[in-house]
Amino acid sequence: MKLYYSENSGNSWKIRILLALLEVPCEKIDIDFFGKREHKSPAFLKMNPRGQVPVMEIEGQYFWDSTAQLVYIARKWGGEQWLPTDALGMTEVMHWMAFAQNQVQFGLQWARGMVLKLKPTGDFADMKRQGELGLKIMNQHLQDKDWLAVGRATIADIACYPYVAKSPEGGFDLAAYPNVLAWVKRCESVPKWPQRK
Ligand SMILES: N[C@@H](CCC(=O)N[C@@H](CS)C(=O)NCC(=O)O)C(=O)O
Repeated sequence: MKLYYSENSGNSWKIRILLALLEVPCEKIDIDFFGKREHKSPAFLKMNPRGQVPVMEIEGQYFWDSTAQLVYIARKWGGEQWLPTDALGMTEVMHWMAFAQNQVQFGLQWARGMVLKLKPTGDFADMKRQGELGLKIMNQHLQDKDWLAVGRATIADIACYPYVAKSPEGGFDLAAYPNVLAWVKRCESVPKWPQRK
């Protein structure tokens, strides 16, 4: 099993968190994202036609979205803890995994990308609107809950964590969302949760 990742990529960070939590060995290949833009090379595009990290090579197949990769790792090595198999529990987790691919990505990830010049084009005002909406939704949801789904830490939390934790770099003020801020700290206090440099 191989993970093609980039150091600054929050989507890659999700996978690295789960691998660390479950102590799963995996060969990691650091893509030269900024210099050679390796993720746009013909060889990389054969693995992922979207030209994005993270990519995982699993049993001779390539999977190029952090959601699919988290599901694979959790199902294969995480037992019931990180992705429950009962219908309602799994749906709750996938509900927030989908949220990570909507307001979190199109809002928080992309706004940070614009500020840090990782993303060259786009409607920054719309990204800010989407991001604020995402933080508002999470803050309300976490008002009387510690975790996003099923009352414990799951891959739903891992999927949302990197770009929420890093959202101040995109100009978002997490002090305005105290339940979200407390949740970020809660995630970071999970044993073996790797701290970001
Ligand atoms: N939905 C994808 C998004 C992947 C993504 O946005 N990757 C970024 C780095 S974090 C990237 O490779 N961007 C380069 C590009 O889009 O051209 C996932 O969850 O894996």
